[in-house]
Amino acid sequence: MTRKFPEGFLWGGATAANQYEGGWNEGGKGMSVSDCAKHHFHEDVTNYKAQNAISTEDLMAALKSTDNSLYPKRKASDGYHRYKEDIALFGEMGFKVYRMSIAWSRIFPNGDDLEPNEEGLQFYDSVFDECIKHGIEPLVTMSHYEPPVNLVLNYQGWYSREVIDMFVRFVKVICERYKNKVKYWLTFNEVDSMIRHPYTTGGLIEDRFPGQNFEEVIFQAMHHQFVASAIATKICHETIPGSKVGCMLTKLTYYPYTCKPEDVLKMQQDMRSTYCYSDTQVFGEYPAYLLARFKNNGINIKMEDGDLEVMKQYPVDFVSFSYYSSSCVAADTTGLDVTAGNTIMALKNPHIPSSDWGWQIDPIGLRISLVDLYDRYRKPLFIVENGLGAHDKLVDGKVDDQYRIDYLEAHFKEMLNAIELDGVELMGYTSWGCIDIISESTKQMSKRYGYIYVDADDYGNGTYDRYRKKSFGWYKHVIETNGACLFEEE
Ligand code: BGP
Repeated sequence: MTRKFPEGFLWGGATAANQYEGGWNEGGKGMSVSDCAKHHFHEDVTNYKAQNAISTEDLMAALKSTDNSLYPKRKASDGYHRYKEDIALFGEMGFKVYRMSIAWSRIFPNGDDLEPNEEGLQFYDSVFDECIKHGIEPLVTMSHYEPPVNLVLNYQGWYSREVIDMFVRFVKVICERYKNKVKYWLTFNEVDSMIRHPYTTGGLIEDRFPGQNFEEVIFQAMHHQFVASAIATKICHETIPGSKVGCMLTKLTYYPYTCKPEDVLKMQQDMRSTYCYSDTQVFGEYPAYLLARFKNNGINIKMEDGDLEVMKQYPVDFVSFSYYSSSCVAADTTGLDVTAGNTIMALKNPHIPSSDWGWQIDPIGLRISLVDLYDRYRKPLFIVENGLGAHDKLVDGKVDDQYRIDYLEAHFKEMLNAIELDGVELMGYTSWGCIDIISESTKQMSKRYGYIYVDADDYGNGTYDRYRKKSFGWYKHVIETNGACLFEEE
């Protein structure tokens, strides 16, 4: 019998408002931290830290700048004006689900506004209506790198306790407004990423915390997001009966560089340093080893009465994550090659290939990740980001991205192995960047992920017309056969 995915498997694609919409100052939207994220094209694209460096001086310059070519996310893929055309293309591929985010600053332009921006609410009403028209279920991320920049300027980003109440106000409004259109929600995209890009995720700039332990600032901000996430889960469940709320983690998968016990221990420690955040949201409490890390590093988190109770009472319903690549770690890295991964730098695995951005291509690593997460949490899983960033070439209106098809096919086969052979419960899969969008780490349009090519360059030049790539028809066939086509020739 031909192998295929379970009935009802939610095939689809993913974007994020800050990387897709553009329309940064339209429809009553306020500026978000991403509108002030300048590209660093002169820096090595694999140097993640340099790509995401920002100071208060940089922020002030961004607030005054009218040169949008320096700030690619201001126009992004122009989804704000072209979403109907794009969702129709998603429908043509047969998407069951479309993961996207609501830009907080489109609803509450400054974050601390008391009343929502009706024009912003109407925009997402229209987006969801378009999805439903095409039989596509929205899966909505409440916070995907889009805090209003006012929270950086007049508060201390997510370090300020009052931001919890502002976010809760935002959540109450969107859950009430879209309760008949959206039942799948994620709270914070890659909540762990606060550690690696505190500005993008939490509106934190180190020079605004002089004399403070910045690691403590980051964990305090993350505590506020954990509390806000639990309250958001409560609001969802109470406002939208049958709603499902997921956490979303950066699934970093590490291998020990050798079988030396020191390398295996390093791998275990590094894996815990990523699991501690999803542990907190799934088990509803800080794991002992994270509390030990706070104590050993002199990190004092200010908690208020009720914080730990609400976190315990409202854990997430499912676990979603991003997976792109795997990496190696070792106790002693002397003389070993380093390569990039999603938001990290790690040792290069000599046994597997790399993308043009150095991210290592490892489909079996996805199966390993699925088994690890399912064994750890025993909750349904959802892959909400996976894909290959590549230099695609538009030639006579066509893009031959056979390399992307090869990447995806290998990963889909391992997903089915995890379901059929390892007993993993996998709700669905949304390809990251189902249409070309701005890269988070490098702010490039040229790091393309989509099944749909957007005719724009890294500086915002181009027609912004859409073109179906070779992978568009392939993915359409995968969805209509529910994956059976992957095994037909075998
Ligand atoms: C994840 C983010 C996405 C997306 C993805 C791909 O960390 O959740 O927003 O950016 O990485 O990474 P990049 O865009 O840097 O290639």
